[in-house]
Amino acid sequence: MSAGDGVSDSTGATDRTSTGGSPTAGARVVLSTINARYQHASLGLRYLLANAGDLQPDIALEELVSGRPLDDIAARLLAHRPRVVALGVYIWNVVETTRLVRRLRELAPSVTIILGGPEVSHEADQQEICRLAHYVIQGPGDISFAKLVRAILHGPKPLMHLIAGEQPDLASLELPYRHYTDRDLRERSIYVEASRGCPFKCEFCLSALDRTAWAFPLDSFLAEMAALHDRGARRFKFVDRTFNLKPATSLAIMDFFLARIAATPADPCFVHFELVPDHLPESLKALIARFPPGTLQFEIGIQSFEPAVQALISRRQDNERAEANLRWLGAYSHAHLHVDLIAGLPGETLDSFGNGFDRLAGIGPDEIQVGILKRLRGAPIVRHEHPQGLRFHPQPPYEVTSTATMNEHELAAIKLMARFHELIVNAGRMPRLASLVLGDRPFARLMDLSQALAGRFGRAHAIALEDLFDGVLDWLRREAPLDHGRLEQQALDDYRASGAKGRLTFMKRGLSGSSGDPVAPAGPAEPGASTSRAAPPRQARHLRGAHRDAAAAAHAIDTAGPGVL
Ligand code: B12
Ligand code: SF4
Repeated sequence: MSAGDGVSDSTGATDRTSTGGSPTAGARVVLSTINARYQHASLGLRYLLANAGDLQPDIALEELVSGRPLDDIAARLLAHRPRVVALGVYIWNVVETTRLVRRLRELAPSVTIILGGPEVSHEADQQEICRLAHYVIQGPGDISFAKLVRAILHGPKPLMHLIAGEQPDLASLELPYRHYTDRDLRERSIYVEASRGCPFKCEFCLSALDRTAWAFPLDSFLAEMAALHDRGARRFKFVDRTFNLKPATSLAIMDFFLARIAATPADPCFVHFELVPDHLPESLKALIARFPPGTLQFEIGIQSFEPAVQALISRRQDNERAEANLRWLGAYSHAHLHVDLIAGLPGETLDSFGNGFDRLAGIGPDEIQVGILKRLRGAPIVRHEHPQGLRFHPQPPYEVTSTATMNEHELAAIKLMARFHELIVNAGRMPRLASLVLGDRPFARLMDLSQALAGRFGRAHAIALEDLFDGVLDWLRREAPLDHGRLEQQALDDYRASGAKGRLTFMKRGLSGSSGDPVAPAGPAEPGASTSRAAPPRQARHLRGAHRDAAAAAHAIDTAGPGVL
């Protein structure tokens, strides 16, 4: 199977996983989930498989990708002629998985269906999918999954429909990393985890329910990382909620990757961590500063800079320290900085959100991701539903549509702004135009531009790159303090550097103010620009001091497809 057909090849060197050709007929248990995209491999399923003991030969791992026809998925799973189908349910797949379970029940009523995963771990009584399934394991499945399957296959038959997942002792868990196939290592982000849980209590987040964070034993974890790296893994994504919680552990892990990068500088790895922003001891900074460009990424949640909002949602955050740390990372490290804000939190107004956005934009991370508050099942944020007038969409991902302090028009406008900000600023395809767009009032200007573009295109998706350039340029002709000729030259430089080969509207007639001569071709990259082969294309575009080199440009265009965003 190719990546594009929606089914991952899980060619397991060590176990009975799908080979990507015809499924392993006769596996008694099919363990499956629908991933958000092919690029995301499921770590959860691999834990279940790794800890299934003597059941392993009976289990086939089938990873699927969202958007595939339901009947194909059902046929693929049932081709194993399984007695049990076990499915991982998350916010991104619950709608499709509900349909899948319904279809499996119709097609194969004798097959036992087990569910697990965060989406069914709470409010099971309110979900059709839970009613359709025979068993639902709530919480960790590492140990409870195999116990339940043994009971189903060999008896006595479990009586309870809802089963509380046993909290595992992390030191005694089998680590799952050998269940990443060589193809996974080549083509997908490899999720890894050095700790589970979070000691903080931010109410919008499911991890607020954890009592604390637990660490995996470091030596065996690093041995697994070494084995993955030796097998060729280069993109490591840590799912730890707060990687910098215990500096000694963070140091050891970073040291490990730094040594690997130093050992093979021509074939470096790219490592992604989630950080809490207000905790960056000097020892950690010293190590972070040593990572070369294109090898390190931090995802950092700011969520809100508004102290009243932070207090309402129980988020402890020292804003000044967080800002100072972000500035330090921007100035003294090469780490790619992806920083999150959430719109629609209780107590947040359009003004306070806009001020926070501007403050963050002023700090200048590589990307600001604006998410809309979601009502995650089980997250404590529900306590604000009535007092703070939070209204959520009933369908996943359960986004907030209005609050007592932000009406539906304001939230819809922010959502649109977030989408165009993604295309224009985060995507990194038009850095010169993007900085002209942001100006000295980034939030207000992006809000205005996004309304103009939505009016022009009638949509915020499937926009050709050339049309987007033209739309942004038209807006800048009115709003930027540059003469049109210089503006068009900036657009041309961006467009050429993006690697695109088409023509913008003004190119067909020559630059404004020119005599109509053909436009001067801009060089594709600045002198000395370089990129890392490990960094994903978008991160490569953001490499500081380099708009990218020609090779990265070509790669990014390949990945982006035929120029439709
Ligand atoms: C990787 C990841 C993603 C990836 C997708 C990965 C994929 N496979 O496709 C990406 C980046 C796309 C993503 C996006 C989002 N994510 Co996300 N993501 C994660 C993350 C960081 C890691 C998941 C993981 O591997 N965990 C480690 C494994 C071991 O844990 P686990 O997956 O929970 O599995 C255990 C149990 O759930 C259970 N289990 C799992 N599967 C099964 C199956 C069976 C049969 C059984 C019995 C048990 C079982 O056993 C496992 C072992 O104990 C988690 C946070 C976290 N650290 O867990 C959030 C998390 C899963 N995401 C979350 C959210 C909210 C989102 C977004 C909505 C965020 C947003 N943008 O606002 C989007 C949605 C995207 C969409 N398209 O709609 C929430 C989940 C809410 C939910 N109900 O599903 C989480 C928990 C974060 C949080 N703390 O709130 N995410
Ligand atoms: S938002 Fe981050 S720090 Fe807060 S509870 Fe969730 S994982 Fe922990």
